[in-house]
Amino acid sequence: MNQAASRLMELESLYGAHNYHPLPVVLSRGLGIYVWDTEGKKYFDFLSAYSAVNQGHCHPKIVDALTKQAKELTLTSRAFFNDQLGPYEEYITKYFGYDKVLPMNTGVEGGETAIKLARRWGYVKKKIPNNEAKITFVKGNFWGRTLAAISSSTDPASYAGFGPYMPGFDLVEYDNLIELEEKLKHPNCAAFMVEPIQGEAGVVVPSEGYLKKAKALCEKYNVLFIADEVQTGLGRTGKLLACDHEGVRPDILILGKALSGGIFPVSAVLADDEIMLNIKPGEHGSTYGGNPLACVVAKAALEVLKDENLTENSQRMGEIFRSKLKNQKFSFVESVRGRGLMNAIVIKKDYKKSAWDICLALKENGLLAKPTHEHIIRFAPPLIIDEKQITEGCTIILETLKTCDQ
Ligand code: IF1
Repeated sequence: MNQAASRLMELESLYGAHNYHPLPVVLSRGLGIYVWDTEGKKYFDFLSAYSAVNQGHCHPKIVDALTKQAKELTLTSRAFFNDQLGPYEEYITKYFGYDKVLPMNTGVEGGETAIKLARRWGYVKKKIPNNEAKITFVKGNFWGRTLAAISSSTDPASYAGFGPYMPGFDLVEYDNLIELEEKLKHPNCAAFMVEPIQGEAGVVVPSEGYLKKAKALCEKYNVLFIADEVQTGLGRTGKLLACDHEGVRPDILILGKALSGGIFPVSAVLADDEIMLNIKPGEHGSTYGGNPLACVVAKAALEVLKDENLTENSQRMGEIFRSKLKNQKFSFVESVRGRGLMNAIVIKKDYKKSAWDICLALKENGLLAKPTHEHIIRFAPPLIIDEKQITEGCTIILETLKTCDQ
């Protein structure tokens, strides 16, 4: 690494909060599935900014929408109407098949919004006594960094030292319907919130039928099913939504990340009138939510997904990725798992090299990926990746694993 790059890293350390520990690579450009560091070295991006860049870096159609709108009108607040919000709301609700959308910015705001909607529905429609509503989450969940989000977390790195926590949250084991049913039975349970595939937990795919049965239990006990598809949505897992793998239609759907194709934070919560219309003017919102710039960017990002068949491509490229990696047997690789282009390899816990060490070696060989926990490496390239490129990426991964096997 040259001095200029070291200096940039040093500046972050000197003047930025120390809340991250990035891989030592300083990026300055991105296009499609590639990023370049300040020295001009090119890398395959197998993280896609945690699945925000599903459409690829600086997608020309999305950047076009951004720059055109940036010259017209960027922000009005919701104190006034703007000419982009209505058309976007019509587009996204028809795209996903819901009555209404509530636009927000970050994924975690989407989660907060979903929970507020569920609580409000619980009081108005389910007649839960005031302030008694319960929400059930699963262990290992991750939905962001706000106080509510960390209140449902089982990861001490997220929650420890930040209490007191939000009341009214329950936890059950992921992929366990018996525990879930016990919680859903409670008359004050308003909602069950779940990632259809757990991301931060390490790309944990539930048993077949879990989501469908969980949804059926929610219906049985009049509990809302909230799907956090912030990471799994928008083609990432080989279906438009990960819930589509089991034909489940969530009562409340949370989208974020790739909804803007990685341009800036855009999130959305979708639900039908029965749920959405319990929140009245002045009861929820944000300064930037629904801004015209976000509306055109999100619309373009959704169009790109469809126009370029990214969901089908994700499905196909994912098959290739897993078959190539599963074919090779490494003594220290416990498993390769995932769906579509949301995949992970799990390193045996007692192995001398950690996921971090392997990610450093991958970086040297021109591929960027990120460890989650000590022993899991996530692989999530942009969904625009083609067969030749995924094959090249797999070759880098396999060659790197070979050198780690010594
Ligand atoms: C960080 C991981 C990914 C999410 C799901 C909501 C949100 C996220 C399923 C909140 C955010 C992030 C945020 C980022 C790291 C990250 C992450 F490493 F923790 F596991 F993606 F895989 N629901 N995920 O995954 O969205 O408010 O951030 O827009 O916090 O460091 P946000």
